[in-house]
Amino acid sequence: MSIRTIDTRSYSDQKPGTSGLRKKVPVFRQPHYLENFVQSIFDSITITPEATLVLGGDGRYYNREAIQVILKMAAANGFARVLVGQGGILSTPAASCVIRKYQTLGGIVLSASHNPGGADGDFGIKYNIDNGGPAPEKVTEAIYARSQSIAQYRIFEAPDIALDQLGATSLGSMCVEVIDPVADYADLMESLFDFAAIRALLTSGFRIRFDAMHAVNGPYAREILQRRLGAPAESLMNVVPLPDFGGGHPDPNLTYAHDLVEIMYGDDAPDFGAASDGDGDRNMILGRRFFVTPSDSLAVLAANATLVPGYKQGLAGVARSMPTSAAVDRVAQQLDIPCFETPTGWKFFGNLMDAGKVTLCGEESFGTSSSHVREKDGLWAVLFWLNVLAVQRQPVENIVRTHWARFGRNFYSRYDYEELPTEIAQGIMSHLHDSFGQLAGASFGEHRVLFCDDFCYTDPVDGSISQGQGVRIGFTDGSRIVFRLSGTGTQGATLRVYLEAYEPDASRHHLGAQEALADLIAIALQVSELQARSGREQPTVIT
Ligand code: G16
Repeated sequence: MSIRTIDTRSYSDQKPGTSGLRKKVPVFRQPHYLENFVQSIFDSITITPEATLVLGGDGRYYNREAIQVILKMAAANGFARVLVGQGGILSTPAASCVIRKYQTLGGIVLSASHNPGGADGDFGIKYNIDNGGPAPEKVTEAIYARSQSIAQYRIFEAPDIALDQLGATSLGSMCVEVIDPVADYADLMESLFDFAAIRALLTSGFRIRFDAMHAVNGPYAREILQRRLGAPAESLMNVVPLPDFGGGHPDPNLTYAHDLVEIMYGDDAPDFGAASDGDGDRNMILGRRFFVTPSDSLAVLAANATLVPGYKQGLAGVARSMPTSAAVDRVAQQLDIPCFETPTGWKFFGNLMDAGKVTLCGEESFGTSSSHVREKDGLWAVLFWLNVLAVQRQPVENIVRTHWARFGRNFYSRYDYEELPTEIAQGIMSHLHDSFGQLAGASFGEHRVLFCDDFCYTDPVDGSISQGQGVRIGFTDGSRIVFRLSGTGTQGATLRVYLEAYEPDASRHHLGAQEALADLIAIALQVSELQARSGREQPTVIT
């Protein structure tokens, strides 16, 4: 057994997107492709002699092979120890929890999140720093720069490590500890929420349905919801993680979590429904025949935070990504706490949380979490809702409607146009940029443009600047249209159109979002020339 240095050539397409490097499995399987990226990570960080790395993934196709490669490369690059989840499994929030709890140098998380898996599906890899959160842009840029000049990587030649047995083994001078992927995370949840109150709710006839979508959260849901909180086995669905997610698209939204949606909108629907995604960091919350938008969910959690033991002292502040609705801003205003607006990408919340400026964060893309970890956290959001419900003892719909009556309603919707040819999508964005001059002050029926720009963020902690984060058209009545290109797709380009209108008048809160936003949708299509330029009459997904 020895360390080998292998000659390699760079790949030009290793630029991390919104959340790490995501590509099709066959791309990752090209000779040296994974190894190049892993070596680029290791070359971009300082590996001290006592450094520990956390390693795990969402169990998708290629997870196990990649784990073996990364273990051998970690041994050849000077790590003292790797904590790897049993079977190569760690949900994204659990990886963040383990990095923080054991104060490790960082972690490598293998996932393409909500993207489909399988031999021709998607795979992904990202590096998280010692605070447990995704590497900030300066680190991802360094990794990319290194990947463009890489000529060699180092790997330890050894047989594969047994991943299914808990305990420690060695790989050269490095220790590999196979850890229980669920225990630390479940303990953290138990320290934040009132498990006794939730258990009382779940055993009092209140029925829930949780859909793990054949993804990583299955074992976590079994341990926490079923074993520790007493939910009956039949309240969990699709709990066995599968490398191809059972052929499904593990994205917890109204389109892809359709089995759950049918149950929650059917006769005899349970009281509460929820789903999480491929790597367990996203969540969708449903009441009986009622969908809670992620933006509203964040606002409701912020408004009710002091009902939950882990947050009973109140919130230092809140943050949301720019395209997320401003519902939480209104809560922050009433609570008299700061509210930050960041670009899309969980990595932008890290500095704010480390500096103690915010406690709760959320995104329209079904992500919510708090400073207990540095990732978004699907089961945490489910438990937060259950804790609030255990105290309020009201239907989900009532809680949201009461919230709207108090704060006003931010009608919200997102239209996704997936797999557009890249040049068409970029053409639409360029056309919007070119229209800024004409749009400023223009009127569309009752809507008058107040501003239009491309969102630029200055991090209030380290002063770093992130430009080009999405085209915003703001109207004088507070409504907004945002256009941006997704940074997580692996095929062509995905154009997202985000629509928001504020309605203080409670007599209009019963309207459907599509009805309330019809004017804005028409304006968005008109100003972007989207249909003519893309040939698409309808979006792929509406949420
Ligand atoms: C990732 C990021 C999120 C982001 C989402 C969508 O989530 O962590 O912060 O909101 O992608 O990004 P985009 O609009 O660029 O596709 P995940 O769950 O995919 O890791």
